[in-house]
Amino acid sequence: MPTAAANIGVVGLAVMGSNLARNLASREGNTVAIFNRSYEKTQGVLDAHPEAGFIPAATYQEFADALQKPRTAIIMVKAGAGTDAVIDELVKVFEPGDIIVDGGNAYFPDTIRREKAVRATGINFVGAGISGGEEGALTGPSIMPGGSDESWVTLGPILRSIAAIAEGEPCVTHVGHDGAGHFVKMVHNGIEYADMQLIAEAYDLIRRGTGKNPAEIAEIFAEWNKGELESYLIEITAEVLRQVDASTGAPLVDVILDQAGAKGTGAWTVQTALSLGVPVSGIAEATFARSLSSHPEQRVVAGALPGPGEEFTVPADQVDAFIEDVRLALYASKIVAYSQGFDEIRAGAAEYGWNIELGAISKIWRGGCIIRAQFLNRIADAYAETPDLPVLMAASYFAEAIGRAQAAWRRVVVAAAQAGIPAPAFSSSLSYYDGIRADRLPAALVQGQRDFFGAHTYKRIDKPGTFHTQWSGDRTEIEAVDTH
Ligand code: NBP
Repeated sequence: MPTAAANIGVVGLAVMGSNLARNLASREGNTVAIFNRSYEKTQGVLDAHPEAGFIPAATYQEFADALQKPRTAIIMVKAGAGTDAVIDELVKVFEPGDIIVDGGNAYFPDTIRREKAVRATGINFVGAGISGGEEGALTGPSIMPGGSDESWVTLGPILRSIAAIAEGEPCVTHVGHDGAGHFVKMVHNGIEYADMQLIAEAYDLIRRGTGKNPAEIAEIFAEWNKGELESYLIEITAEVLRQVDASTGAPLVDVILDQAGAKGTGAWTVQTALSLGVPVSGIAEATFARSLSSHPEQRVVAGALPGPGEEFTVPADQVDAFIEDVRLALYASKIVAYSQGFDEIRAGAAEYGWNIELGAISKIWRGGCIIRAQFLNRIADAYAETPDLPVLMAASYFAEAIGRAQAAWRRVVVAAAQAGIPAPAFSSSLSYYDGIRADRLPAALVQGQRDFFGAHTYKRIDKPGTFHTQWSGDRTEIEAVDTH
């Protein structure tokens, strides 16, 4: 039996697992045991990285024997059946008090189920969202762990040692119990969808409105990256737009097929939001925009449908002003997308009984992950000032920013509609903004309609109680039994 020399282990040595294992091994005090279902991968990682001092294991039993107690193992395998298979094996060789961490992209209800099942054995189970892709796994990801307080005692220092650092603080916090970490990671990805779609709409409007080429637009994004929009996504957008295709000499963006893929986390965010009754319209439009793009058979047929007819051209003397309008529209829409995402986290926490500190979440997204941005400091400030803020964008900093941007935002949405340029995330974000701030909504009429066809009843603004109008009778109003 090998001596238990490792303080942490990694199961699954594909790109994410091997990079995370190397990251762990590079930090002072860590000795890392590694295991992969097929041993060739373990051997490959060992051969390629002798400097890491990995302790290889050929079986789950050897892996368990190599770990100091409480044993701590991070699973980085294909989410779904692979995760369940590994958990089943680890539970056989681990003991009560040990800790199993799933660092894959699990759907949070699976994490809730797994945590409950594993907890029954006395072993701790922690679902941890890890963001930052393969580069982040190696150099420092943003980590969103759930699980018990007990496991956090052991796990906290280890995860802090490998996380990205933003402004001196590690990008990891104990998000909440059971599935809270994977829930927050899911919403992170949903916000990422919205942010990417908004940037894509800004690019499209500038390109079609001003005729600037991708390299010129790259310069605009690079400039924007110096101001309030500063973020990883804006930075890489400039890089992508600058790239020239080696085989054709054309801008790379012009030779990439315009059908956006998705791995499902955006859809999960929207499905969950629908169940929770939280309007995440920006994330939903971004997810649908990818779906729309990926139906070439429909797009070919619909290509014959009429548009507005006239070419959209911004007059030369208004180009700079138009670009500034687009920048402001992007900023305002981005505030809406983040506000909606945090609303979903707030609602999820209430539904599942998680004590999630929203300001701490914005801080751990400042480094390592795809949506890292300066802007997240402003979100942290807003929650520090008012921890139970009902709507993030109502915080004074964001209210002021939207106030500054809204005239431009409206002009851009109008221009897009008139020009026949799709801007679903810009326009739905503006509609959300106008909806949430409205003094009175036509929801009153919807309630009337519901009462008419289904006797669903309504409440009145002037007195308590629940009411029904006898639509098919004499149309007098009666007090109804409140079924809600
Ligand atoms: P993959 O998602 O491609 O999974 C491959 C790994 O899963 C291999 O180690 C494979 O072992 C193992 N595996 C499978 Br498949 N079925 C298994 C089973 N039944 N028992 C044991 N092991 C099994 O790896 P990845 O791209 O490195 O991602 C790992 C996790 O990290 C995933 O959940 C992913 O969603 C998540 N993630 C990925 C990224 C990213 O940027 N790629 C970012 C954030 C999170 P084998 O070698 O024996 O086949």
